[in-house]
Amino acid sequence: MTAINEVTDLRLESDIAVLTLDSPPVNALSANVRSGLFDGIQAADANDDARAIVLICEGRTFIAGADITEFGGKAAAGASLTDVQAAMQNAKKPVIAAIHGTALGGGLEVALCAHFRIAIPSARCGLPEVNLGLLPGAGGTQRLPRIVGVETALAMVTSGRHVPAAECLELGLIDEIVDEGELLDGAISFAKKVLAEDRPLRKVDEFNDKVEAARGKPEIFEAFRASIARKTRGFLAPEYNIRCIEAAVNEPFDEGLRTEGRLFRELVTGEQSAAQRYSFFAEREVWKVPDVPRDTPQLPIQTVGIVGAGTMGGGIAMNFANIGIPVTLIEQNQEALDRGLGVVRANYERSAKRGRLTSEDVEVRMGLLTGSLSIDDLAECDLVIEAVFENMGVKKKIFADFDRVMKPGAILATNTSALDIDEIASATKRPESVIGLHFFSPANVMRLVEVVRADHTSKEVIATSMALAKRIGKMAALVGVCPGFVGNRILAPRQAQANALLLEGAMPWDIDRVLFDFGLPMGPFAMSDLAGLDIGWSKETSKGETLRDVLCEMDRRGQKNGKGFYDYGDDRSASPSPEVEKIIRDFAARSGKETREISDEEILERCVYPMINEGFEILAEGKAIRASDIDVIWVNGYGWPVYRGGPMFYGEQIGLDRVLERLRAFQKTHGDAFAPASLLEQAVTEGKNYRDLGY
Ligand code: T1G
Repeated sequence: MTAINEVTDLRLESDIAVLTLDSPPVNALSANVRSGLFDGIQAADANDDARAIVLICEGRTFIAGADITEFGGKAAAGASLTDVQAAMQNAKKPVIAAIHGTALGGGLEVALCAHFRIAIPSARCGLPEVNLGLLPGAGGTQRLPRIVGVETALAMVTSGRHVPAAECLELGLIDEIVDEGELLDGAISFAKKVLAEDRPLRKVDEFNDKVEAARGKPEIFEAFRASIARKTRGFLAPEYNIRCIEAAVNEPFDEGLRTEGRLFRELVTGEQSAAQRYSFFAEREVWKVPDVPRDTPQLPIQTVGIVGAGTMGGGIAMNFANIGIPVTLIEQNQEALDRGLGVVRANYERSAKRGRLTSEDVEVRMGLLTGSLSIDDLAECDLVIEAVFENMGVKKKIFADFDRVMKPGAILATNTSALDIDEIASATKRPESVIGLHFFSPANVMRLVEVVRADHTSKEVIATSMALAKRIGKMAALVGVCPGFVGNRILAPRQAQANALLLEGAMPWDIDRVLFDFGLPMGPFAMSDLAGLDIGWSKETSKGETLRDVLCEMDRRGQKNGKGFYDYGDDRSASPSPEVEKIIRDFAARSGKETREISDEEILERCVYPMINEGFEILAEGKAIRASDIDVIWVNGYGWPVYRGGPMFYGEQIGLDRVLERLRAFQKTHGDAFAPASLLEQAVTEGKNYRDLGY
């Protein structure tokens, strides 16, 4: 065995050279890996005892792409990827890539330059660069369509999907599937077969049939662009990926490569990819809790109990049933219980109708759900979650019952989105077992869970809750107890400013348009209309003191009755309402407010900058571990566009000094709602970013 470098070694298995990469955690194409690959392929090709070359990786996966940490930094050292790929393609002997885990991005692009690819059944291949605001910049957009065809290539590079091995075999992306655990032996016997059959060493670059078949058919691209327009709104990368595939169809291979390289450089130096790469690492950092080490013992969670089978309780239960954990749902009466379980079954049946589940899956999941009217039936559960309406007295009663009924060591969780969890915990003699698990509605769909650490919550309970959130496929962030925790606490100043702007001359549709164009899925007023303006409103107690009172008194309840802040057509399309404009102007006048023309820029700054400012307050109070956690919460729970990283990242991207300057300007005119956080002032004064400040 020859060590090519510290991450690559080369050995002969009879007359087959085996080049092994071992660069944890995911064999990313760092400078070391590229150099090891380049030197290794050359050494194997020059070795007369070797008649073929197998490229294989140690650890959890085949090459999972370029080393993302190298982007945006200093010039890349070591052999270039192009050199590596040329060495593989031009080798005099067959090169076989042996794939396990995930061959992604540059990893698949390397494999596409081998003459053959084999894999084990659990392997997956993909070009997910689009999720980093990028495109496959090492020939992937030119070689992939030559193998899988244009339509499939378009779908793969714009979705970033990890395609299972069996489908890759059908698509021609891999040549053979070998048994699990038999990858190396399978690769060696495949190599021997190739030699025995004297198969030609063809370069994918020369496979032109499938791209030529799409030449002169621009409708393919028009139709595809239209099909993804809605879900890729605001993103640059999907369009750039499409242009590369168009180049593969319309340009000779080498020219297509140049087009790909040019478009890649535009993206990798751009703001969107910087934000999406930041998000990639933020979503990995968020699981790390400094004072709760990875080896903190975790409590076994095999059974779950949920009090409240309403919308939240039912949705939460589905998350556990989806991974095979039995759930007991508690309600006050049979009717409510039947209704709750009925809603869950309807949700599952809807998924089955859409082909996401089989009817058998539905029955298996429903079989894991048990209803009961007695909290005593939860005694043996490992975790119980209270998901009833927001009333402190009711919640404390339930936690007192938990304390009486639950076995020692059970986790006692609340799904409250607003109430003080320390006060809830004070209803028990085991506050160390109490934690907040704040799901977002619909809980079976929304990816985010705020895991809320109370004063006495134990490290075991925190470690167990974070790991459990990962098991049910959620993105979790650990936050502290404060009004609105992190997500809603940052939402509040935005809402307050949106409402204030209404009385100063901006219309609901102006504010919504600015935030929608910024990339949020919906503006605050369209959102209110969707939820219903009369939630928690009653005719009897309404005094016309707020704008919402006035709208509801005029029977404008929102989408549900076709009029709210907007007027709604039969197709539910929203249009600005002259009646609402008059209501707002009259209300502003009655409130003694001067109205004026307000620019889109002012609307955006007054809605977003107080959010960033509140983020600083949260960090200073220790209610979030790091700034990027706040961003993970807003990207996964509030629709903040990932190509803007999150409120805190956005603040740094536009300049914290600018944010501070504008807050101070607004404070002069609009008061202390804009009072800058001292931590923000410190960051600007000291010219520090979040990391420098330790967040
Ligand atoms: N570069 C650097 N570090 C990476 C990495 C990468 N490509 N992929 C993962 N890591 C780190 C990650 O930060 C974490 O570190 C650890 O590995 C485990 O990751 C030229 C331009 C492979 C499916 O987009 O999707 O190729 O937190 O927690 O859940 O065209 O990681 O432990 O310190 O995610 O098992 C394209 C990105 C790059 C794939 C494994 N490739 N990675 O998931 O583990 S761009 C990707 C993933 C490119 C070329 C272009 C996943 C995974 P730490 P993890 P996992």
